[in-house]
Amino acid sequence: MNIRKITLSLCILTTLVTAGCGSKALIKARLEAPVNSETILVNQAGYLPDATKVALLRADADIFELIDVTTGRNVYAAQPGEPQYWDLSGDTVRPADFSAFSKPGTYRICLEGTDVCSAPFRIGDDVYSEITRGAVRSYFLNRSGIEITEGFGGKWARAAGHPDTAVIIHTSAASAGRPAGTVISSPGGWYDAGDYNKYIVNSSITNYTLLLFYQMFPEYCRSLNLNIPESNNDIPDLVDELLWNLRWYLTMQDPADGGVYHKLTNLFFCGFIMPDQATDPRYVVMKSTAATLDFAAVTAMAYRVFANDPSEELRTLATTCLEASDKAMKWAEAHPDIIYIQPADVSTGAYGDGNLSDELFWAKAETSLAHGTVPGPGFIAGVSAVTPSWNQSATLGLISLALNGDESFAGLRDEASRLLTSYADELVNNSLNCPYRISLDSFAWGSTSDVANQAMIKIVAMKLTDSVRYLPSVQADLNWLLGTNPTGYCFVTGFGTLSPMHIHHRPSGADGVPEPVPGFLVGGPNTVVMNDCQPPVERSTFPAKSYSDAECSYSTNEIAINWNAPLVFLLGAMDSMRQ
Ligand code: 9MR
Ligand code: 9MR
Repeated sequence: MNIRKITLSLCILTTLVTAGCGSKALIKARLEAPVNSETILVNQAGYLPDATKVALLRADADIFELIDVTTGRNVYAAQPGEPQYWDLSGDTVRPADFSAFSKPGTYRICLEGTDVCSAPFRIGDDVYSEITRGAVRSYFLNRSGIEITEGFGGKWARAAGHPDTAVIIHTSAASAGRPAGTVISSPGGWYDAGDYNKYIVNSSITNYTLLLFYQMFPEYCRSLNLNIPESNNDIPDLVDELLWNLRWYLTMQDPADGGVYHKLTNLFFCGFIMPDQATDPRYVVMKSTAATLDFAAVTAMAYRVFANDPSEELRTLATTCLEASDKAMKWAEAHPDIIYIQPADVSTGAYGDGNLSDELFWAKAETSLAHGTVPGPGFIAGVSAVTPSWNQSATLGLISLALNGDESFAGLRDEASRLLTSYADELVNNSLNCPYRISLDSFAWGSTSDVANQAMIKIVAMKLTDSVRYLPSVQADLNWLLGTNPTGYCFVTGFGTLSPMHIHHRPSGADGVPEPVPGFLVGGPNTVVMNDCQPPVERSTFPAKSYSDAECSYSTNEIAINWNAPLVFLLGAMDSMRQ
């Protein structure tokens, strides 16, 4: 051991005993130290007292210290783990594990004996409360067809846009009862993302995830106060918010035949203008099998979730949903392979998917559960659990089967449960090979949502196995999203010390308010599209680090309803643990 190490060890000893190693000068320097999120990465929202608490160091330090921000004094010191290089991020990090320290307060991590210090962060049992609420409220702030008044929106108040009470049947969507040019009403819903269009496929996984959140955490959801116009009715605010989208969603079904339009959209993306300025004509475009199967699945799930609700309004809605689901299923059976093809005059999001086997499985699983009719043998054969996404929906069916309590489904329940838990185990194993301890090994458009969806699978596995062994991995996923990632950003707008300021979101770009609309998860790093900004902005060539907080970077800095949903689920699950 060299002299320096001996001094350091003595220092740790003193730190532990007197909680105060270091000179007055160092304490002063640390009290004033700028945030160094290049060298030390932390979860910027903070850590629950009993959680596994890990920060990451991108420095060669023998000791890291936890300092109390109000006194500048050390409260804890330890050695970081071994450095590990990650070829997906191109950097080397060492874990700084301070799980043993659990006293609530506000702290920073500093490299021993220096004023190289992390962003301040809290340890407390309420660290995820405001951010959960913010993540849910972002849906309210992205509502179509309603004014956001100052009482509910604060500085993000805005006029109503897109009433969608006069939507044109596009040529591709024409039917005998509704020839091209017919005008229908399809109001409400959430804007999909940074654009103002409303897409059934993407709304489907979003609705499902939020319904699942309510189904798994009912008490917690009832305790959420969102300050939305419906807050004073007798329905939980989370459900009220969901109903804003679900009621629109139901209008996307052609009542004549049960087929569901793929999307409600402008012909092309408008510029960065406010909703009320964006008055180009709106169309419903082409019925598709993917949209119709997804719709059948979600409405069947909504039926199960609301069928026995204390609210009569919700029970009535449940019946409407089941009828809509049955009609959709009939249409899909008669039209099993109508793949969405973008019409020549339409250039907005396609959400096109050439493989419908997962949508079919999901729809069959949900409709069987809703009707209590057990599918024949071999139903699950060939189905595997994967990370859910708008075009990968089989796992959603597995989750519903695994969590259901109907004894006649016991066989399917066990099978689905096995698939999900072994997938969750595989994810946890993957994370052990990743220096950042996430389970992701490739970075797609919306990579943050893949991290959040994997966390959701692990949380479902916790419920299925009644075991907390997945929790450190869930925590690592959350840490990644909230700052412990190669970019140093907390990927949720309005939260954390360093968060996106220039999101690809039309209202945020056009409202004249410097801060973006809060509570949104940005898509995050990937190298799928590198030329979204012209002239180009700086982007790492490493996929896990390739992110730019630039408005033009729609491939890394857009927001989307399907990305926020697993974030809400993950944050809410963590926040519910304090109760
Ligand atoms: O704003 C659009 C965003 O919502 C989409 O995700 C993205 C990819 O389809 O496209 C964005 O629109 C851009 C268009 O594709 C190309 N011209 C510039 C548009 C706005 O930046
Ligand atoms: O999230 C979608 C991503 O998986 C696709 O690769 C990408 C290009 O097709 O489109 C993304 O979805 C966008 C949609 O098409 C339009 N609204 C914004 C969505 C998020 O960028």
